[in-house]
Amino acid sequence: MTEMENKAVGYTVQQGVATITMQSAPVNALSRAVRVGLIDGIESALSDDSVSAIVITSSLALFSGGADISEFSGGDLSPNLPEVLDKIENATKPVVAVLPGPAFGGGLEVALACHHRITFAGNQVGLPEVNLGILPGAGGTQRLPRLADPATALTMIVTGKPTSVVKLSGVFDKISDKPEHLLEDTKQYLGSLNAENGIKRTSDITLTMSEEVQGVFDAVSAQTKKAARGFFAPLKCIEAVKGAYTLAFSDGLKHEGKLFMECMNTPQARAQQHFFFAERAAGHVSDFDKSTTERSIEKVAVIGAGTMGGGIAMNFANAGIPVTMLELKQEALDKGLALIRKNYENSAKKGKLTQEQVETRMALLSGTTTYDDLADVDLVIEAVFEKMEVKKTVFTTLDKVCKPGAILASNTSTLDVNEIAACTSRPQDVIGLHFFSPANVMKLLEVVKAEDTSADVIKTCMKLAKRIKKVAVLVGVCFGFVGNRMIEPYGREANRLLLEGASPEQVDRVLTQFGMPMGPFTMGDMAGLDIGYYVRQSRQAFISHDPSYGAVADRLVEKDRNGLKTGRGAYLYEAGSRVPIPDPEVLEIAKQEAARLGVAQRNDISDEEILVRCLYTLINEGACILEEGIAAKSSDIDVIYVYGYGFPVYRGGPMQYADEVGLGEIVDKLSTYAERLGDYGKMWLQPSDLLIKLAQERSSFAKFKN
Ligand code: T1G
Repeated sequence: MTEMENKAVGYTVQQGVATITMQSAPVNALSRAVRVGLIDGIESALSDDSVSAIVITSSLALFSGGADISEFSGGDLSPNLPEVLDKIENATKPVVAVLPGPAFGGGLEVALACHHRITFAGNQVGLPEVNLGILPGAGGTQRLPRLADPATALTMIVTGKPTSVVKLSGVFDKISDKPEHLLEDTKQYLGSLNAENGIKRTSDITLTMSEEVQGVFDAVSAQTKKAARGFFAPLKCIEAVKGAYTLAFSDGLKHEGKLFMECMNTPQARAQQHFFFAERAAGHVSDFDKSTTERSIEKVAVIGAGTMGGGIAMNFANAGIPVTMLELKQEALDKGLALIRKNYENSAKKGKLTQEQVETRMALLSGTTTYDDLADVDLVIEAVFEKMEVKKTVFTTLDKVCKPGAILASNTSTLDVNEIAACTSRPQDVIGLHFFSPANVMKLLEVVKAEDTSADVIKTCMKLAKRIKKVAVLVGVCFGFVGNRMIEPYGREANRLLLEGASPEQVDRVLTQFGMPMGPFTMGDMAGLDIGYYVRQSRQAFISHDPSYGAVADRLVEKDRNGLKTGRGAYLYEAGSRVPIPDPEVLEIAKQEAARLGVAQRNDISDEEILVRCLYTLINEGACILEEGIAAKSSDIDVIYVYGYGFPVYRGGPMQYADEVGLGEIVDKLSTYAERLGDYGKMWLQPSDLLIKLAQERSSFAKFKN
């Protein structure tokens, strides 16, 4: 056996078979070292007369996570991946890809360039490049359609979703029934190869654009235009795959390469690649390290079985963790548990859960009306009414009842976790776990560290988030933490624009055209305008200097126009419909409020003004949050906004978007409108110190370190 010195790729020869093993932790990203190792392995095998067949496999749990994304921002790309795959496909000895685990992106493209592919049932593969704002750039758009059925191939590439290998029988020559049978099945398969069937090049397969295939393209194109509104890459994916049916293989590859570069050089690709790392970086925090212990979380309690409490409890049941729900009244408890069962039954009706999974999860959920039953839980999450007095009562009781070392968490969305912690004898065990509604659906979890929260409690909660399939972002204590603090100026400006003469539909249109899933007025109607009303009532100290603050929204609530739930808010809603209908009465209310407050209405409010006043003030607040250390890095804010507020991932998040626009431009535009809006502008639109400083330094949020 000959060993190669390449650490990223192993090479052995045994009984006439050369095995090239990718062994580059953590995911066999196809870095230069791996690409060189693959080429060296193929060349060694081809020049070794004792070798009759070549296997490419992995020593890790997965085959490969694809091209090394960290190389996209520049690096020595030679030999590039297409060159490596060309070498594999044109080898003069049979090359067999053996997948011991998932293959994604370039990883699957390596397998597609091989002459044969073997894996096991239960494995999955994918071409997720579209999630990075690009497309499979190493032949995936040309080879996969030659092996899989047109609809499956096109859908995999356009959606980026992983697909079970059993749906790809045309791609895999052998699918072992169990992973443990893979080795033996590979040996047998290798033994079946001969001069006739050994070399099987995908590129030799010819496709034609039949009427049926054209129908697939028409259907997927229509679906993509709807589902991927605003995204650039999905439509380029469709174009690239079309080339597999209309061009010769080599021309199809060139066409794919051209479209790949068109995608790569876009703000969307930069944004989505930024976001890929941002999401993972959120888990890298300096508040703990490898030596910090983690507390064992095997039993959880949730206080409050309402919408939030029920959703929170479901996350733990879904992860197989027993949950006790507490409500002081049996009726409320029964209602909460019944709602959870209904949610699970609905998922079962949609085929997302089996009935057995429903029962397993329900069996993990229990209820009680007495705090004494919480004596041995490891974590309690309070999800009661958003009033400090109520929360303090709960935590005072928990402090008496719960065992030493139990973590006491509040699901508060805005209140001071330090104040809550101070009413216990164990502030080091108190933390905020801010779930976003619906709590069993939204991926974001703001983990709110109070001044006294201990490192092991922070680490335990950040790791627990992964167990319950949440993306956790660690934030500090201030009103609204990060997400809700930044959404405040966004909503404030939308309401002020209404007072100044804009319509709800104009404001919403501008923000939805930007890429938000819905505009601020539609969002407010969905959430309920009364929520904002009570927040404003509790924050008079912060807003009383501006009598116009939320004025129109307050009048709407006082007229019982609370939004969708009352059939009217900023818009009208027909019974059973969520479609917002513009209502002239709202403009009349705004006009009357403007007159009462002495605010001049105007009809020259531009789309730019709306975007700057809603979005740039949100970004400005993010700069203050960074400066105060409430968020450790700007990419954390991006993760919060994409996962918590639907900020378009093709913009990368508000801070990435600001870096892309340029902080100087953000400062200039805010200053322009601050000037133009007189006293109001001076109150609310002045660029923050950090924003000005970074702009003057021609720096960026991404480069800012507190
Ligand atoms: N490149 C570089 N680093 C990567 C990486 C990649 N492709 N995939 C993962 N990492 C890092 C990640 O940042 C993290 O680092 C660590 O590995 C563990 O990742 C030509 C151009 C494979 C399903 O889009 O989906 O091929 O935070 O926490 O949960 O057509 O990683 O520890 O420092 O996610 O077990 C296409 C991206 C690339 C797949 C594993 N491939 N990766 O999930 O671990 S473009 C992808 C994933 C391409 C070709 C094109 C997942 C995973 P750190 P992790 P995981």
